[in-house]
Amino acid sequence: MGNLAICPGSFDPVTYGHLDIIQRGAKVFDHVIVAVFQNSSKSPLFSVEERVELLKETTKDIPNVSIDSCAGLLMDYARDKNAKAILRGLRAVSDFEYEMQITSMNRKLNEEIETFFIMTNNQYSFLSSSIVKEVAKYKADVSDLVPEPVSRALQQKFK
Ligand code: COD
Repeated sequence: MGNLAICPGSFDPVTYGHLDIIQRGAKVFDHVIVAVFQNSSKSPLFSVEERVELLKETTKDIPNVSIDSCAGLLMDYARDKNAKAILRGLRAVSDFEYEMQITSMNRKLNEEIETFFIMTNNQYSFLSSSIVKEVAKYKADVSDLVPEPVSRALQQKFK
């Protein structure tokens, strides 16, 4: 499969910020697996199946991207897939400490797999799934923050 990167996250739901990181990662690595994981500190709005489905729909035009989910440890998953890299996005300074913690722990678990960070596109630096859910709950228009299928799925959830 060549150089494979795993792009892990909660993706609850996928936003244009995530898609930007996925698209740019797909230009550098031969293949990118976007993997939906449980983040034990978050309680999700969408089920894992729904998040996978929305990711599939919104990345279907990128040939070297596939979508998967995993209930275990990221580094075990990455080892099983023989991945060379973990791909993460960085928005503001506020992301830095959290990403440092995850990356240091992951490196302890497996020294062979490097984590790569992609700086967000300025236009998405303040975009997060949480903000999108917060405003969608009050029926605000989120069509410039998330792809169309996600916007529709949010409307359904908050109907
Ligand atoms: N612009 C750029 N990047 C963005 C944007 C944006 N607007 N929004 C989000 N991102 C990036 C994030 O920085 C992140 O890199 C990625 O997109 C996914 O974001 P989220 O919020 O969906 O994902 P997280 O942070 O909840 O993911 C955490 C994991 C699920 C990866 C983590 O909890 C995990 O690895 N869980 C599995 C269990 C495990 O292995 N734990 C040990 C880790 S210490």
